[in-house]
Amino acid sequence: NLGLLAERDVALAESLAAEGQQEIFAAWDAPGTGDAEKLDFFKQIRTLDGNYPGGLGCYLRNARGLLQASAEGANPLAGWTPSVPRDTFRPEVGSEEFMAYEELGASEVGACCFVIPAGGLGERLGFHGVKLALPAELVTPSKVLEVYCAYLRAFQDLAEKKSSSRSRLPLVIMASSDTEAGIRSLLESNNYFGLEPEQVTILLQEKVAALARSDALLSMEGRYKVGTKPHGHGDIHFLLHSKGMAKRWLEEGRRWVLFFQDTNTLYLTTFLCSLGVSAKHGLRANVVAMPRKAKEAVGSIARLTHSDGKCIVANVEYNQLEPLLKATGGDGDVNGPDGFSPYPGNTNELIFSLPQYVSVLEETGGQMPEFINPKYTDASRSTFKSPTRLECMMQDFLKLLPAEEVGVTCYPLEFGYFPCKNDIATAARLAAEGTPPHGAASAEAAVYHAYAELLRRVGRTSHVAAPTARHWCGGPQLLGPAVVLWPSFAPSCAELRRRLGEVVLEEGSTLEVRGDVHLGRLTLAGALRVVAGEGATLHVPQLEVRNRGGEFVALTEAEQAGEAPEELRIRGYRYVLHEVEEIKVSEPGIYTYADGTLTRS
Ligand code: UPG
Repeated sequence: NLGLLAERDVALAESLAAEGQQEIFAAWDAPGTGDAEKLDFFKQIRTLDGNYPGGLGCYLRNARGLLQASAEGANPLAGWTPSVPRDTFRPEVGSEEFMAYEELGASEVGACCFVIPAGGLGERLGFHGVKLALPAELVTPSKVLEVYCAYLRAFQDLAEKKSSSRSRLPLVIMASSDTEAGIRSLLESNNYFGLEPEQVTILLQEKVAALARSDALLSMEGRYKVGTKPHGHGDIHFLLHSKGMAKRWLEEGRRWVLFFQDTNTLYLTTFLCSLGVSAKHGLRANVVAMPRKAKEAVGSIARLTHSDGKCIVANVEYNQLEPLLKATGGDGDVNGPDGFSPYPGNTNELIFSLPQYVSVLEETGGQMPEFINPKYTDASRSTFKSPTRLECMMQDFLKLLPAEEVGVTCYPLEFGYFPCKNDIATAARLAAEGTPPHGAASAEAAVYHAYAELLRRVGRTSHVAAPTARHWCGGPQLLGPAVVLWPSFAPSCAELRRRLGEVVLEEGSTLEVRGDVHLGRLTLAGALRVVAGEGATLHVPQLEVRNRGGEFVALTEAEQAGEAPEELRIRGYRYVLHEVEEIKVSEPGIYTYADGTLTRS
């Protein structure tokens, strides 16, 4: 039924038939009918072919292998024995060791590239915008991407100071057809959040072919269109390879690449230290981890030893950890005496040394280890409830490296991974079960908590009121003083220590500090915003602020039911500012604020 097709399309049809896809063509109309659709079909096949390492044939062969193993009920981790990773680096945030690593990280950061896979929609969250547009917190209220970009600008400034040359750090955002328009408009309508448009690249992640049966028959939507599904965040490696970006960065003399996800701004509060750990210990890969509660829905980092002697350090997904531990003679996924699993949690922050990253891409063509997860109709494991596809994960790059080349850096929970993924009802249920809720309220509280913790650890004899329990319709949440330290004020602990004196924050306070601000002795019971614009330095030797400040107020039922914007409904409250003291300088210069008066020196 092929009719008068171009030679290359005939060849494509033949190669598909050789891969067991004859049935597709058998269903086609006779020549002369549906010819335009047939041409579109081959166009789509060429796209699918070009978007997979090794082409569509390779995809179908890989799928057949994994589908057969799945039908036989094979355990993908058979032969592997897990153990807790050895020699995890645990720099204590704010310590001399931490700051020494940060210092090294600051010397290296000018040679780092930043990559965010952001192709995922917030379906589980009840937010219809792109997740990078979510407010990280309500006080400022900056968007997640805005915070990431503010860190990049602060890192550029640090790099410029170190090298006395202009530094522009490349940022790659991987979008999917679901998120591309939203991310582009977010960047364009916000002037790229102060970055130069040329330093930001959006790479489009394509979907892969959906499969209808265990013999990897393509799943068709009608007679001439192959159904497609997302392939997972592991696509980022193939894209950096196939678009030549990773190689270009290497040719430009860059040395590191950081991968991180789309809703956790805390990654960048400890990043300079993690980069310093990579540089000091010559780590080919460094995966950042955190304490993990047993059964928490985050992957765990484990050392895996195969019966053939091979050893890797990699992520084991939370639903695989328990069966793996039990199958290898352990008690399952249970907490140790400290109340946490001995297996640290994966934050999915990965730092690779660029030369070695590129060499692995060249060896593998960007092909990641893949998995398949068909939902079968019954125990015979022969038919699917809905079409399936191969999937891959960004962190599985670690599986391509020998264990001795992978380091793990673990920070205390306050600096861990607090994504905004779950809707308010799910968050409430998880909180009730004693599991981290991974909702908007917990993500927001984590931001304030991390910055308050920085004040406690880095400032001199600071007193920062302890968090108190609040109850929203998303469940209980510990909430402390709402502290936001912009990266231009606190790009590193060392800078923060240089700029910070003795701070006392009373319960319910709100503090936002931005720019080159030097705070001496501060007592705050209320709300304070201190901002030094670009080129300005502001000294505040002594200040006591007492005002009505701001408060978090639960939404009314009507607001929760639909009257309030989505970004509030996903958390169940709003922030109401009653009174704030604002000290702000915009023009370049050196200023001092004392006794209520601002002077320029
Ligand atoms: N993403 C893509 N393309 C996709 C799917 C996701 O770019 O096809 C992005 C997404 O936008 C986000 C990141 O990838 O930035 C992670 O996706 P998400 O759905 O948020 O992650 P999870 O599936 O919850 O799991 C990841 C890791 C898991 C880890 C967990 C927390 O896969 O190992 O435990 O994050 O660290």
